[in-house]
Amino acid sequence: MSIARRRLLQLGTMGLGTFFTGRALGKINRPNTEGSGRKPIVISTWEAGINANKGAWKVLRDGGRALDAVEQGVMVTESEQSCCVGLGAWPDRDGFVTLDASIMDENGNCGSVAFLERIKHPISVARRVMEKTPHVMLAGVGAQQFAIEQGFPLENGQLSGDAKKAYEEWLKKSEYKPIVNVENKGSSAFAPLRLPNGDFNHDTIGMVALDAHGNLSGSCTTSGMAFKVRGRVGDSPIIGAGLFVDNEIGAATATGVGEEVIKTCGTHLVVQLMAQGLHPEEACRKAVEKIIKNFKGREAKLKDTQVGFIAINKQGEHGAYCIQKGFNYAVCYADEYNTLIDGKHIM
Ligand code: SD4
Repeated sequence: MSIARRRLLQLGTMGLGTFFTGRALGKINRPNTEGSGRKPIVISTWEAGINANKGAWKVLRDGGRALDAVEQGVMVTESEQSCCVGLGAWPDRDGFVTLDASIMDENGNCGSVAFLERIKHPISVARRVMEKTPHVMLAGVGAQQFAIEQGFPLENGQLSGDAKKAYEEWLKKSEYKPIVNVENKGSSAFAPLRLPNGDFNHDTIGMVALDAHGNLSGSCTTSGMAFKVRGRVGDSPIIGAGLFVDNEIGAATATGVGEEVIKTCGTHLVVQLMAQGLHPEEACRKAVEKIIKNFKGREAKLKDTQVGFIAINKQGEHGAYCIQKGFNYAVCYADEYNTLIDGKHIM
């Protein structure tokens, strides 16, 4: 079947699903969710999601488990030069790259690492925490010690060339100021849109997937906010904040200013909203609205804040919403279909 025809058919089914969702909400709102209702399907945050989805799709295409897909998918990003993921990313204010990651499977198991240094694949360490320990979360030197015991090599701890440049630039003023959509900024001195080799300057990655067996899993991995206070941990390794999966309902992950996501238990909220029957896009929108409400009394800060959620439900319907324009997510449900969709935004 041609892609065009397939898309036409999907739009047909999508329209109906959306119609009913819209009626339930008392309004007709047609989410832009191409590929909705597909299985298997994987979605992930920002442009980096395109490459990450390719890694995940190799697993999903062959009937593999969503858990393996979301681990292998984000490992692609952890291996790339990036502003915001993996050891090549930007450091904290003391010049050290510290990594946060979490993973969650279809049985409600989860694992995470926070403030992890000099380990290339924090997502795989998070998975080992989930599978090899009675715990959910390991942090700092303990997480690093565990990783080494598990056979992960200890890397040299040097900043990548891009990170060094960005850090030296930052040191001139030493101001901590999260930059909205830093992942996509075309002109910021801190965040070139493309690296010298022409690749996109990738970013924090969150991924959720539904496999051919109908099981959901998710992953999230990041270096956190650049130039953060040493020791700062964001939402990404916190289950219910940066990532949440409920195999009966859906899965969600977050990107942006983690402090705001933590305050609202953002992804748990998104999944609970889906449990009430909301389409993933509507659920993400309501969670973003909740975050915006939390700015009461500090409204001026809102314009400098980005948070985006992506979500998928048990039926493979997906959606996203963010505070500010500029967030996008990658959707993959076929060898020939892996594309970026702009996240709808409130402001
Ligand atoms: C954090 N949420 O550490 C992460 C950063 C992020 O796109 O997602 N940036 O707060």
